[in-house]
Amino acid sequence: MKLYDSAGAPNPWRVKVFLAEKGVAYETVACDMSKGEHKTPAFLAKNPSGKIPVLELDDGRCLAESVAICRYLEGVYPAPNLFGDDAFEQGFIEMRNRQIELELWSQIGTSWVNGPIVAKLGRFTQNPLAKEISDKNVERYYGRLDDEFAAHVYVAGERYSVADISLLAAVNFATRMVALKPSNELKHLWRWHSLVSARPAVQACL
Ligand SMILES: N[C@@H](CCC(=O)N[C@@H](CS)C(=O)NCC(=O)O)C(=O)O
Repeated sequence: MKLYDSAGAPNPWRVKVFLAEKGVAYETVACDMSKGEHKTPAFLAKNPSGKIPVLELDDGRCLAESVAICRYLEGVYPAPNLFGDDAFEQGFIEMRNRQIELELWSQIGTSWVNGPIVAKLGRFTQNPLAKEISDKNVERYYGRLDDEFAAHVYVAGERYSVADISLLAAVNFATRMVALKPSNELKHLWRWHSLVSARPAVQACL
């Protein structure tokens, strides 16, 4: 199978860490977003949303959306389990992952598209007020995470899951590309960050 990827892109990175956790071999196809390779008719036939990652199976079928791809991989390669064992754990991990995506990733995304790197591309109308608000929302969310990590080891309680991969990708992208590094005072958040960053699968994707 092939993964359509682009260096530094945080969503494909989530899938790469997931694949590394599963120990699955795959081929990478570099997609140059600066040249619009993700918007060509050939690419849109693979993912009409024109976004990466896309996982293309050997029979040509394609999946987009990072978590949908990871769910597929979990089904085909069940070990190690990253989406939960029993029904409650599956629901809980899904809940935590959705909160990270809907409440944190969305705000980092708003700060990113209204920030200096995207502004230079000149493709989007900039909204500084939206960025000011989303920056504050990200910082507030980091504070919430710090409180949660004071009580729990991982995003979804006491076990590592896909939700940790989603959060790690978000924090690393926000730190490196959006100037939204969590404050050094957030000790519990940084304790979690060190713990998950040390995983061999994460190290292999850095
Ligand atoms: N919800 C999607 C988001 C995918 C996404 O936004 N990918 C970015 C790269 S990290 C992209 O392709 N951006 C180009 C664009 O939106 O045109 C997922 O989880 O995979």
